[in-house]
Amino acid sequence: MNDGTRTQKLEQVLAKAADGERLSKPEIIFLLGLSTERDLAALFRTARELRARHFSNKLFLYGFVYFSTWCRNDCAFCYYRKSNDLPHRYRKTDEEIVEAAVSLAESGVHLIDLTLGEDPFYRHRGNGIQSLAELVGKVKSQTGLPVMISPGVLSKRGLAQLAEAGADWYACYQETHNRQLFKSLRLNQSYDRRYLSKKQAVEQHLLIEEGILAGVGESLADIADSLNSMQELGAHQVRVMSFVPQAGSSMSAWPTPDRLKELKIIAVMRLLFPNRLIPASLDVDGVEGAQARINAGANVITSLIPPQLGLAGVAQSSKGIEEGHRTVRGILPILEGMNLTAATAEEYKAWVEKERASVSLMHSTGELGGAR
Ligand code: SAM
Ligand code: MD0
Ligand code: SF4
Repeated sequence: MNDGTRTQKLEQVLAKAADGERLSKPEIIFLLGLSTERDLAALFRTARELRARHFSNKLFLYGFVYFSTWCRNDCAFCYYRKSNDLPHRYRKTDEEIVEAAVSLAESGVHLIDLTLGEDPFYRHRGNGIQSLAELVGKVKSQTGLPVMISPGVLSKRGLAQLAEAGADWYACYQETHNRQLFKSLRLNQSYDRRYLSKKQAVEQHLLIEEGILAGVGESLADIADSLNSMQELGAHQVRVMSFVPQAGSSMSAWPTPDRLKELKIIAVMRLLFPNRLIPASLDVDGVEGAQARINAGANVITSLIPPQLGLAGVAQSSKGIEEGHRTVRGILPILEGMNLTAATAEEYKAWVEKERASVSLMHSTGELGGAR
């Protein structure tokens, strides 16, 4: 395609997205394949305009508490896979977790993301899930903030217990919607079981976050398929993270992708899901990476971690944590420099409540299920 034809096509596709029309798979692939500075600037500008239309100049801030690094799984990309001897394994007590959550809440975050590996302790047939549910209840009542739980795959009953205990969100990332690729990333795990967990979470009236990894061998068509699955699932928050190679894992020598790929996916997500939440995760490139992701259309800063409590990140297990960079205080100057600001906790709560009410309404009118 010559420059003129491409520019014309780009203008058409961006105008279509700005008008709220659904983009076709070839159009999505076309956007993901853009490479000139001018084309990319136009894509990111449209993404920012759509964000501003739905969220004004306000971003949401998520606190991250990775409270157990024990895991029964062996994901090829993950530092904490069970066969890796290198990570420091810890399981924080409820008191320590609440302390971290309260300190995050005091610092000004809008949500607490309670994350763990598929730790057998919390899956024990006796009272494993019950202890997770109690923890959710404690964090929610002590912080007064919405809570997200990222525990891996759970049973329908387990999801119901967490919802009952006050969880607002269930995060569980498929990583890819190419079954073959999934198999090589999430070794010995069921694609369908993982996907079903998210559908079952919606049935429990939880909000859900779906996500993919960039740079793990996926094609542009695979990314377009993932975006389509996110739509089908009705995900309320959609994320992409660049793969970061991990010492001691089977993908330790696999290269990390050029960040442009993640940025383009963020922008296309904003075009397809203008009123959904899209993270700029500090877990890939630290606070240094925030500005580019926000410029591409992200509207949530995730992976804010309190220093001095011995808590880890995931893709970047230690980057910027002890230095206190991955904090509200570390991120606010960056937002200000971009003429953006943090929303209030009340504004975030209102967003969550509105979305949860609409999930409940869809259930009562039977709009979920069937085609979904
Ligand atoms: N254990 C739970 C699970 O797997 O669903 C929740 C926590 S898991 C550590 C959270 C996510 O971190 C993974 O789903 C994956 O998308 C991301 N992640 C893990 N290792 C990564 C890496 N090396 N690079 C980028 N993202 C990574
Ligand atoms: C993040 N490190 O937000 C966290 C994590 C799990 N729900 C989220 C990957 O980047
Ligand atoms: Fe375990 Fe989650 Fe890491 Fe997979 S991504 S090894 S499930 S902590």
